[in-house]
Amino acid sequence: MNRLTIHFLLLICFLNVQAQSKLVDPKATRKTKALYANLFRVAEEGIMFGHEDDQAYGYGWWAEKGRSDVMETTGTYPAVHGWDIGRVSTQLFNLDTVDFKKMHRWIKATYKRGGINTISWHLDNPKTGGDSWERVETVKHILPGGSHHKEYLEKLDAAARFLKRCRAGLTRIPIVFRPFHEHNGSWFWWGKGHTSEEDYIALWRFTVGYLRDQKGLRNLLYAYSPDRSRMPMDSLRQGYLWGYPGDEYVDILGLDNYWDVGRASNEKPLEEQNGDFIESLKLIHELAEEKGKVAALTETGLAGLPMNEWFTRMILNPVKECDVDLNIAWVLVWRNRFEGFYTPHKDHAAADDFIKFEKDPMTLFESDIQNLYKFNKALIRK
Ligand code: BMA
Repeated sequence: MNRLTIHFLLLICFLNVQAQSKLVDPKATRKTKALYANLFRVAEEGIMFGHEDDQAYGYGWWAEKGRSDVMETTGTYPAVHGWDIGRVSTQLFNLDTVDFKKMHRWIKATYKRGGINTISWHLDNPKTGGDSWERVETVKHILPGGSHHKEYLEKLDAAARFLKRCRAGLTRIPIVFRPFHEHNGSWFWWGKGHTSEEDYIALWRFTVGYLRDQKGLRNLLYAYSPDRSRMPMDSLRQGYLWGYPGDEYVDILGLDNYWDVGRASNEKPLEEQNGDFIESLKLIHELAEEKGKVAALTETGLAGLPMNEWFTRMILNPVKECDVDLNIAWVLVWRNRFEGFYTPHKDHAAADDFIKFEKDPMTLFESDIQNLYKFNKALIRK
């Protein structure tokens, strides 16, 4: 290779890194930018493990200091912590009765330990006053000029206040914000069937613009996350991109996929589910590569873990056996309600398998990551 070629290759590498680090918010804080750059690196090394409401409650306990079912089973916290701010404008606790003050404390504690926080928003219907599942035409009425725009702004202002208060001292904690998820399904008022694609896109763009430009929030990465159950296998990509607001409005290409991992409503044999699961991950991996974004499995899980080897059999092994080296930054399982937990407590029959999952070099828990908020210093310890 001559010198000119080497220089040319170096330039390409440099331009690639530049392209990759382009955020929805070009003025994002340095720590937010560093986190984003590190997500690309982490995704190449392994998959971080995430859990919804991990520190808030678990199997048989509620808001006890330091507790976490994941920690008590594996000896480490998850690397990624999911939260939800549904009802932030109307109550002191969210739709699942998690105290917002405590949520701030847990978000801060997570950040200080080096973990990542991601926030979804099961937003009540601004038009009817009903909950997220109130399936009536709403989106067009809450856009600028719509009859209930003011009501939406009140909710958005409250969300902005919460996001602004995610601080550790003077540092604004970087947050992966994941609003209006699973919009290709029809179970939420912002979903397909209750809104046009155009209005959904307008709502997303308006929301991002408002938080970034009007509220000046500089600590957010934006995650888009359709649901796999409404993406036909023969047109996955098209299904995924229904309502996609555009590359300038999305940092993370998420996917919610309970469908292919043993959910009772999907009656395919397990092997076929594994195949479809991998195809869905390949899709976000490929799209992320094409668009210079980060891919993540933003929600998954099997409620109650009736399959003891669920973590290795449905998640880890299929990913390891895949012919493509999938770059997926994290996989997050849902919350541990007593009746429907997604991670095993330490005496549960699925605990051994979960420990095996944690010990595998591919999975990254809190003890495996370091310095995600610093440039060029991120460490993966496994
Ligand atoms: C859903 C269910 C609901 C919950 C909501 C927000 O998937 O777990 O019970 O209220 O998420 O956490």
